[in-house]
Amino acid sequence: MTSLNLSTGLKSTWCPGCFNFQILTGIKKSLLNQPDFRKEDYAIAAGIGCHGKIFDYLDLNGINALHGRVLPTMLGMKIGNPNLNIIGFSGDGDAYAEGMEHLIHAARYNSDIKYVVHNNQVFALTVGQPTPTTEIGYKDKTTPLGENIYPLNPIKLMLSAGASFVARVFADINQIEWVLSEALKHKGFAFVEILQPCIIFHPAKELKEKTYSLEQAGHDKTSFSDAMKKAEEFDYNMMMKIPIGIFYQKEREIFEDKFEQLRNLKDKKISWRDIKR
Ligand SMILES: Cc1ncc(C[n+]2csc(CCOP(=O)(O)OP(=O)(O)O)c2C)c(N)n1
Repeated sequence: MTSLNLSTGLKSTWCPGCFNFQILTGIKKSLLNQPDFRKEDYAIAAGIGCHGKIFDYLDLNGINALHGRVLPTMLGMKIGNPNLNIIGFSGDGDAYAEGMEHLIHAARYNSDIKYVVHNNQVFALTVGQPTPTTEIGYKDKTTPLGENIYPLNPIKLMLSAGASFVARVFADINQIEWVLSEALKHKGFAFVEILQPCIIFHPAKELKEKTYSLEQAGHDKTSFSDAMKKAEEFDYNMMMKIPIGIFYQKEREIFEDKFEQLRNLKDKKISWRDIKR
């Protein structure tokens, strides 16, 4: 652990008690525990929404992207400097509605970037409209008769699209610290979904108690068919058992290794400091 704390010192505008505080703390702990951690080796991108404010509170370089455009921003950053560890943050609206097309192709490309989705099952910053993972029956001012469109299962989608690391955790500091460390060790695109109650618009009080650990259940994360079966256990409606942990992990050639120019940049170990000189 270094003496850094990765805090920007800015006053938080998240609601008191918001699970984004847990996410921020878990991310910071995980980063600070990386061997030989240096701020200049990391960069972040974030979307627009409550999740996106993490950009203001996590003291790392990066880009606060447009709504739904975190992944292409991350890919651009990685191409610009493939030696950087790039971590991106989206909400479920940002990732699965506005940014959906980018998500599918990011899984296919397998760039060595880490993508964290804060899934509170609503568009929270714009006061609680349903997103593609909202459960049937959810009511808000825009949907007074209740959501009646079946939710998307992002874990199944990521597996089908070819993601080489697919994980889901609850918004708990220790789980987040662990999963980000595993994602950072993985060479390739890591998809990490965090199930997060929104204490104002989607409290989902029963969410945490329905989770169980894939690792403790003896799940084989190298088996694609087992991962798919486990992914089907929870369909984002609220009445089911929810497996959490790493569903699938299998390394394959990364995007950056397919291009000579990017391989050269990596081999020369160019950093921003070198470019300034
Ligand atoms: C292109 C575009 N569309 C819509 C908006 C309005 N908008 C701002 S925040 C937000 C909701 C974000 O929801 P989500 O991504 O789930 O993040 P959360 O607030 O739940 O963390 C929306 C729709 C916008 N800023 N830009």
